[in-house]
Amino acid sequence: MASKIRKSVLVSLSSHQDVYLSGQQLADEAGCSRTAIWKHIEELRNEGFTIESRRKKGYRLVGRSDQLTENDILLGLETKTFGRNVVYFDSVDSTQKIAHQLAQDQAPEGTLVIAEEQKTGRGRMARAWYSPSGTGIWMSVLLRPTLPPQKAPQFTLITAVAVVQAIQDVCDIQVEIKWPNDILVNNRKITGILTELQADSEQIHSLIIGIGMNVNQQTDDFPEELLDIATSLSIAKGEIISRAKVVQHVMFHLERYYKIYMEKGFAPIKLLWESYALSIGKHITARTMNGTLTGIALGITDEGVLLLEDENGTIHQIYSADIEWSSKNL
Ligand code: BT5
Repeated sequence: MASKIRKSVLVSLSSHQDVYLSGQQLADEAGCSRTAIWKHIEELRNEGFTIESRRKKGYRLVGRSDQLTENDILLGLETKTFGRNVVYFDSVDSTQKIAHQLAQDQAPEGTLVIAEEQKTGRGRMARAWYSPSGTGIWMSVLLRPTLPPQKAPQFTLITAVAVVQAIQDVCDIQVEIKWPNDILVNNRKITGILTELQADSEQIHSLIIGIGMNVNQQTDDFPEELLDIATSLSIAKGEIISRAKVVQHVMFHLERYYKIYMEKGFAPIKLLWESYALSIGKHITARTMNGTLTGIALGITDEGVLLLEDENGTIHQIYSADIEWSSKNL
């Protein structure tokens, strides 16, 4: 109830940013007492919202800090369900772990788990994902598509397209996708995606899509081992970026593409994905669990599987790998 009132106060204030709203007006809209409004205004200030108060005039929202609390995300969010149920942590082991638990606890589709910091953020194959406090977006989205588990890898590609478009909306910078799960700027990783699932042999029960985005780190903020391979939106754009805005745009595009995919299949997404993909037509080395292959990346199949043609002309289907450009491209 308390958070419902706080949301109502925030919505009223943000839709009248140029004028003062009296405590009584806010109380009427939220359906509570004026004393309660005062308490909620204090809470919102603690969350990082700058709210001016003037005697006899009332309250006015003048700004917000770059935080990722539920209210920061909800204010300005243009989705139906994605990101509407926000589970926020200051610090957490991994948002993936929490989202898996929430999936079992029947949390609704579109639930967003987000944290300021992850202590043990993870990448694919149990690799570590560096997730320091205050500068990045570390989040997991819960989906429940009624599909067979073989379709799960396509969601990494759907998410990549949504992330690219969100970055273009907010930062207007050139980004590229490296199959399957990296978003790069100037050949450095700005975002990694991790798709995990709970399923039986016939059907997906839950998909947990983890998205790690470097947003406001500066070069010195990265540890030594990432200096040459990672970058951030802020480094690329040359200014501080609103993380909440990036989250809102990712949620918006992810919801949109999820709907398109469920209605029309992978074909429309594949076209978009290919238009952003860096690897297609390049000579690459693919390190898979079963060994290393080199050849030309021909494209992806309708299932999102990478096609690689080796020097004997044999075409291999690659389901999971790490990709490197070979020196033959230079
Ligand atoms: C990924 O794995 O790229 C998937 C990363 C997913 C992270 C999100 S954050 C929210 C959610 N909760 C989690 O616990 N995870 C997800 P992979 O392709 O395996 O890449 C991992 C490799 O990227 C590491 O071995 C490092 O080389 C590099 N790396 C680690 N942290 C990085 C960072 N912050 N920025 C760029 N590269 C990084």
